Amino acid sequence: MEKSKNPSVDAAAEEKAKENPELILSQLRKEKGDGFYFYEYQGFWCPEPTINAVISFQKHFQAQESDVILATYPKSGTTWLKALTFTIMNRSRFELQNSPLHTTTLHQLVPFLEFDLYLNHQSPNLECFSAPRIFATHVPHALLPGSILNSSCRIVYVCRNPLDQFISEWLFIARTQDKEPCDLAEAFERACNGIQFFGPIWEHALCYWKASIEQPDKIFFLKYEDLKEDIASCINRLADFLGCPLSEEEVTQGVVEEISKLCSFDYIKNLEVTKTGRAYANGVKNSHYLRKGEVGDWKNYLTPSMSERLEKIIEEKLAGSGLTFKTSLQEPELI
Ligand code: PAP
Repeated sequence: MEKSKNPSVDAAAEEKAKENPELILSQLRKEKGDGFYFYEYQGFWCPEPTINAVISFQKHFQAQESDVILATYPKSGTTWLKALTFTIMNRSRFELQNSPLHTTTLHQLVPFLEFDLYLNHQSPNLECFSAPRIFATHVPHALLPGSILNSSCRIVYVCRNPLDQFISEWLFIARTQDKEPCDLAEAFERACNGIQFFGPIWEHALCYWKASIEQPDKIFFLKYEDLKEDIASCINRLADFLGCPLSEEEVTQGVVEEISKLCSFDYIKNLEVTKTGRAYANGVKNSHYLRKGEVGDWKNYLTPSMSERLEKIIEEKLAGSGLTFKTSLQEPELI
């Protein structure tokens, strides 16, 4: 799907709407999702509850030079990246065995800008966050506030092969509503048209991909499949990018392996805080964020014709960009 232009919302209307976010909703194209609406805002499909928060975040957030922004496509490894980044950046503050990660929800340690901080406040007080601050967002690169784009704060981006991402999102939405998943064919049709949380996925990933090539010191681009395939290399590269590289001594002492273990799916899934806690402000159970954590689970849900169709769309959309995805770690499947 091409980035669609909504003729009824011109630049002046958008500016005006930023003063009064309610106004914009009535003017945006909307599509029914599973239990809520998606609104097409500046070329991306924002879920209904967050659209005002996205606008407030765009308008009011003031980045600090030392900020780290974890920008991710939904269901692509955000929770994993929160754990890794928090642990890497705070390892001189807390011994790994005493890390707050053992007892505190990751969504509190690294809150979402548009789900937690700006959801109910146009301009939340962020003074309680000491530098260097770590925040997460699903907001597309083109919609990030100018203060993030124009300051020297760093962005880490993670995305995932669209087949696994689709299944993860489809099942997550059902879990959060405590119901059976909606009709797979319907949800799949929406995904093929880019109508997902902050979709289209190809636009979201491509914008960050291009920006990461243009500004490699500002944006570090990762894929979920890279993390699964070689977590040690990812931890080392992430630490380098964040400006806190692992020393030779740390490497010899096995710190990379310890970080990897502390942030692993099995470890986080079995923490008491994951089993009983809820995400910071949106109230979703922490356990909903850890389902299976595999590459290739889509094969258990999608028919061959479905997977071929989505793969073809992705291939066409990403053609010539250099961005590809592995849909399996066993076979050299690339889209
Ligand atoms: P979000 O975008 O809503 O914040 P996010 O954490 O990006 O969610 O995605 C959840 C997915 O990451 C789940 O994938 P699945 O549905 O295919 O299982 C979840 O299992 C996976 N995940 C979360 N934490 C980890 C981890 N530590 N290691 C590996 N995968 C993880």
